[in-house]
Amino acid sequence: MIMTLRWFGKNFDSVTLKQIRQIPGVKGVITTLYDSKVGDAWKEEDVKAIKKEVEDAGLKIYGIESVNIHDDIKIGLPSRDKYIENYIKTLEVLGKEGINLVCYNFMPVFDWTRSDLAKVRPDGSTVLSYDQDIIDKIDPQKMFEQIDSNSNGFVLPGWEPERLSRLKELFEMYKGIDDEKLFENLKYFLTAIMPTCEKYNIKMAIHPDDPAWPVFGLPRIIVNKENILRMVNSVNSPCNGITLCAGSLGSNPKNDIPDIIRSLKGKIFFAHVRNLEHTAPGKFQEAAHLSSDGSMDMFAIMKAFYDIGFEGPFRPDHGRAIWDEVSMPGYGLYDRALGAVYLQGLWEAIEKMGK
Ligand code: CS2
Ligand code: MN
Repeated sequence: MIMTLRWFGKNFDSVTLKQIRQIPGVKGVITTLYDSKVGDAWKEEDVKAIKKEVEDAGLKIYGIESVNIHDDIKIGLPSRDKYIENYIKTLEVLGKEGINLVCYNFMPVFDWTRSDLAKVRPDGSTVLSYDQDIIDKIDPQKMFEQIDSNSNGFVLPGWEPERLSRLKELFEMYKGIDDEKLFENLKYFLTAIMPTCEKYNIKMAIHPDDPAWPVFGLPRIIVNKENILRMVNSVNSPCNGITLCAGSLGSNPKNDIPDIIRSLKGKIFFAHVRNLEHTAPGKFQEAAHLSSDGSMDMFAIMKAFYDIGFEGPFRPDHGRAIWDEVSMPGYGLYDRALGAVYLQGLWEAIEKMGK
């Protein structure tokens, strides 16, 4: 199995490549150019530089999370073609550098949403949590202030300030965009980029929406098995697939994660594995990766990946803040390292029992 860790680059991450290199079994990182602006084409020299930095540390870049998608593409504005052209240029740069995996999402306006970034768990650790009652009372325009208030001063991935300064305008622009239109716009985007992806064998792995239901009246489509199957079948290409994020899909207890994994054999290019606890309908708290700490059966999840012959990279996903570590919420070193080792332990047992 290929175990990786997400790394936000030396200017944004409290975790160093040297530390990542010392987590048993971790072979590489998933990263991005965090100072690139959404919609811009990436420069070859920037990709070469980050690649060198990672390789000099004894690691490898296994994929990009994310090359973000400009809202004009999601809304389907005429200007989308210009942004798609830039996206293709970025893919070409990545392809030439031998980077063959891109994780992206198609969530309007906001990326992941939480009501608290430092919810205290019974063991005194803190985690990201979601409470629909709190979200229902928040003015979406103020969402950034709410979520940023306990971000430890870090820029949060997917909550880049330049995009959030246009919130009012963005909400206006999404008026009239329902699930069907969003699907159509996703299909248009994928159809346009697939020839380039096929040329360079770049796997496009869409990340599920988090939480897996509509938030603030904005449509969300990558939320369940039915929609994901529709998405992968709507553009027929070996490069069109998904990131199976157990935690994002698992936010909805109705999603049977092992069953979803089995139904997507050959279409999962990247795996995010984490646990969470469902505390009440529409409410959850993230947890340690261990099955016993949350509501999900991590053995059953890893077994499903094993049974479909999954060969892409895994990464632990959000971790708890433990042992007084100060980091970007969800992305400290300690709990993710524990998660990475635990998941490899499950895998080793499954693999040996299978022989
Ligand atoms: C989230 C997302 O799953 C996650 O870790 O933090 O920000 C995710 O990286 C994006 O939705 C992928 O595009
Ligand atoms: Mn994820």
